[in-house]
Amino acid sequence: MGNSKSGALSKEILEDLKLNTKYSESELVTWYQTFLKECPSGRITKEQFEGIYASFFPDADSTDYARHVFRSFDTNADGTLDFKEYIVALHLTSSGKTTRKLEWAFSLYDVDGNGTISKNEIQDIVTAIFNMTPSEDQKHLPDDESTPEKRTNKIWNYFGKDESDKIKEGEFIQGVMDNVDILRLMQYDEPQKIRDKLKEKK
Ligand SMILES: [Ca+2]
Ligand SMILES: [Ca+2]
Repeated sequence: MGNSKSGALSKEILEDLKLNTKYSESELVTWYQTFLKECPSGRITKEQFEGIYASFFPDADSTDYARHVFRSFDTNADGTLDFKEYIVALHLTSSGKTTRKLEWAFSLYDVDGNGTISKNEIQDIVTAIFNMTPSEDQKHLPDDESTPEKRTNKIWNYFGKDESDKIKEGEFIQGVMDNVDILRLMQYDEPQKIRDKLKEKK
């Protein structure tokens, strides 16, 4: 990040982002300037990120979910999102190709990052999603999806797994692509809203 303090976007990062996202050089440069205005340090902290979610879900508890999403975007695990991680995240949640998006979903669910998903990890994320769902909406859920435990069991059964089994990445992606119901149960649609919120600032 040698150049971040000087206000210029380094050539390597710019070239890398142009290659790996659909964004043009001028879009990236403009976003970088806005990003630096919002985050003069050139980094988004976990607290700031949680704050963005909290402002969007004033009536629910989004902290756990925001923390998981933050972890999945913080690819170098240094506890902050730099501009590159931020742009890749935006790209992934908005216009990324399906497989890339599902790889990201896998990393969201692989809480301990060991390359497989356990039933407990599914329940962690499903619970975090539940905490963000207004109780009024929860009342209308089908009976076999109405608690985090039930929803986790349903997902687990779709994958045909025993209690202590693990799901590997290829299996996860295939399962979600083959069964739209799994996708519906596992994802929360809000990255779209958060993205719009983040974009408002530009
Ligand atoms: Ca980072
Ligand atoms: Ca894991």
